[in-house]
Amino acid sequence: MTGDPRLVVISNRVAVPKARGAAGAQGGLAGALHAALKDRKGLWFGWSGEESESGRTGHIDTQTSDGVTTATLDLSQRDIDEYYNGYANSTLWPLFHDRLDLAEYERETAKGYERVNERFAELGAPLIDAEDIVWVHDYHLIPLGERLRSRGLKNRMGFFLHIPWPATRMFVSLPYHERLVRTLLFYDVVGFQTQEWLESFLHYCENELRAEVDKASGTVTFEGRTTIARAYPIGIDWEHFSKLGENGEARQAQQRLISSTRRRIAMIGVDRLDYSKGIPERIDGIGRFFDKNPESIRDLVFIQIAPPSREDVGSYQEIRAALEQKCGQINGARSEVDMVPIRYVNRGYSHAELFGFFRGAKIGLVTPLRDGMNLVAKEYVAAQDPEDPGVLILSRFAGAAAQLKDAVLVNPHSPDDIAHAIRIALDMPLDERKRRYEKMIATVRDDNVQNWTRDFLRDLSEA
Ligand code: ADQ
Repeated sequence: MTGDPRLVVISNRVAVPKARGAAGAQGGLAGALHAALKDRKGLWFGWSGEESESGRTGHIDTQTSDGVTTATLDLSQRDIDEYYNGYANSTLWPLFHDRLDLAEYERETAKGYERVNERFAELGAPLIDAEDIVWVHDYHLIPLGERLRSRGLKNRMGFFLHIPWPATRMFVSLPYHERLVRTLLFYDVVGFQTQEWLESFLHYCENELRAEVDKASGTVTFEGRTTIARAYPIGIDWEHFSKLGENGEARQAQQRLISSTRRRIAMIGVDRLDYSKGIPERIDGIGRFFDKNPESIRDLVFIQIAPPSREDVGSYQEIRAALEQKCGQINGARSEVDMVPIRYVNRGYSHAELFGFFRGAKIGLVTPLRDGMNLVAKEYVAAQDPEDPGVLILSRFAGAAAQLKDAVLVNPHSPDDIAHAIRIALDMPLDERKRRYEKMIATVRDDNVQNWTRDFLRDLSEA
């Protein structure tokens, strides 16, 4: 890709080279962006994940590896509390996932969010050359484009939102909602995961902001600036992920899973421990399945892998406690001396190991209550044996459901619906499993992360 302008990615967290093995546990973003930057000898700027006062003095840590330069700043404890744990993860995250009941509206954290975005602009602006293309990621940094522009940057700048955009009637509960959206319109391109989130955004622009919206061309014009707003569904790094199956670590993991489940059918769930992922609701669905099908208790085992995340936020401590209690209840009531129906594992695994677990599990349960996309659903499909594929049970409220229509789609709030879907999956004949798999694998393979990057950067270059 020589000749293309340099790409500068700015996101809350940066997967610095030494920590790349941990990229998966940080979420889908890390792996996706590294692939985009590799080709363009790009720069990736963001928070180191460390707490110190050095960010205040303007200290930036830089490293170059594999053609990618990472530049990171530390944040103070107050910044972490107000910007990261506060406004980003206790206000925007719950609100954008339709959890108004969990959203906290605090003036101090809102100010901290603006302050840290300003610091990102102050320290980031000198790293950006006039010809660079700038791509900002996710809800932590919505105002950053406007902050960079106020420093005189005229670069092409795009923003991608990895999480849903809420319906207008929810979004207006955010104090100063208009201010936040105005800042988004300082980017040249704003990308969403699905048509549904895009439409919610355009609805807000048209009806609350009174901006000029052209749905056909996907543009919003406001106060003399025009922004392209489109859907770019993110995918997995297909080339890399599908090859993991040849890896000894993946095979071993698959064997471990199969031999430990001893002829029982394994169902798997893999998520960050987050209330948006619908894990307790999933356990309720499995409990309902066992209530209705007590004879299946010896045929089926459910494995939930869920490493803790955002442990400093109260609602995340609560979800962990709720989940442990639910698993304990079902296991207490239904275990035998030689078997336990639910295995709950509180840690992360490498992508190769996950590949093996996915392949060994005949049912993948991906049932978020709300999710921008959900890459686990795509990884589960990518790991299946084409000659004997497993069945994906997928929430209709995940962005991925718009693409993976051949999954068994469920309402994750309904235990009956989940129980029914498990029954369908267990009874599904091989030819139907193959038919569904073939349609889904074509999407997973073709709408991969490289194409996602290409499409977004093409629109940004032309904007
Ligand atoms: P996340 O909410 O983190 O991402 P997801 O898309 O499922 O959700 O990505 C998770 C990634 O982390 C996957 O690659 C998965 O393999 C990995 N992972 C999950 N649990 C793991 C475990 N136990 N061990 C190791 N790795 C694990 C946000 C949005 C999503 C959107 C992505 C990308 O919330 O909706 O799909 O960004 O845009």
